[in-house]
Amino acid sequence: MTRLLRAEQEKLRGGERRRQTLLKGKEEQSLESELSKKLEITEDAKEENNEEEEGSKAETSTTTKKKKKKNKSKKKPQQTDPPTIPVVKLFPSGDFPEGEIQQYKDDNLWRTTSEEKRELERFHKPIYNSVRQAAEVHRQVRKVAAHWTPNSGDKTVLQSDDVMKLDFGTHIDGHIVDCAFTVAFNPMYDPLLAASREATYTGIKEAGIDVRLCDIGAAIQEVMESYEVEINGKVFPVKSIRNLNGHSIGPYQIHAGKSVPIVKGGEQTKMEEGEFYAIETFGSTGKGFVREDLECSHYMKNFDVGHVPLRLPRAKQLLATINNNFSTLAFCRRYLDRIGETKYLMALKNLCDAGIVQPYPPLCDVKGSYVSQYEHTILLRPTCKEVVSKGDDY
Ligand SMILES: [Co+2]
Repeated sequence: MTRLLRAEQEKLRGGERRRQTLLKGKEEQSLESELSKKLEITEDAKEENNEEEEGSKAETSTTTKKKKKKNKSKKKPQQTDPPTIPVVKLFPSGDFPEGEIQQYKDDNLWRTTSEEKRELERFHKPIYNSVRQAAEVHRQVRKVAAHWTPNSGDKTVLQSDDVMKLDFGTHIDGHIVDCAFTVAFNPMYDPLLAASREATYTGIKEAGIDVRLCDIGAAIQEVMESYEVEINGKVFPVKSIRNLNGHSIGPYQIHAGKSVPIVKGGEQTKMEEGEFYAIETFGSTGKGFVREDLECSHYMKNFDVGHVPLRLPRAKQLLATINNNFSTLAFCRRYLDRIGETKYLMALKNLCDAGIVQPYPPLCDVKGSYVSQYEHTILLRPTCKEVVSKGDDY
């Protein structure tokens, strides 16, 4: 998900379309509830793990000929295609894999070996483990996304020359992973995809404790705008979309207050130890500037809103539903449909007008432009950066 500056949100109405975004909220919640069904870790399961490890060592070793008979019924569960096995079952130990580790650089090299900082990390282990679990869910389902084909009957049909962004979040106990990639079937767009992929990697590389957000933005823009893309015979420079940013993430708060610009000239505020960030970049063949357009589908409760007295019973009831199902995580109209809400548009508008719920309309660059996006969630751990959402796909 992206942050459009509030002031600009107010200013901008109307224009043309382009951007498609997926949602965070209910889908992940149901995934989560499935996942959080407690897994009984039996001695059997642990043993089985050791056995597997030994087995694979034996297979790769040239000196050891020892081979173990594989007992198929005792095999560690393998994910199906599409995924149906809860991630907890794939990791019977309850420890989820670390993301990609990147060391801090320059003035922060000392953190790598600091005993004090390591101790601090041990203290945060349960939170890291939760967000790693969310990241594992993300990795598992995004493979499906890449294989997805529209069903006939869908009103919008993905075309072979479309460029589609898949941006969705997963969370465990409010510890959110926000991660996105782009799909294009026509290789003509490859340089456009490469631009934002490399720009995002650059942002991740530059990120660090005490690093100024404006410096990250400048580095991102430099890489992004070193690309150009030829589309149907016409060459376009790739531009960083200047009014979209990455963002800090807090528990149950997708945008926790700090923005990571993707162009130069941003704020001098620094990143801090312990913060979580979504580093995301958008490359465009258009103006490099988005405006709100089209019918709104995304909504989210304002994080800071306290109790607001509501007179209309319907609005009150809808708010209770939102509180129970989504809390302060984003949701869409379709999620409301799915949980059985009908004729809620007026009540939803009441909640928006009362400042309790914020609408997030689609953000679009000019007509005929193409946009690519890549995004990862990183943890600024005391001793290192962890790119928790990194996979072998992107
Ligand atoms: Co985001």
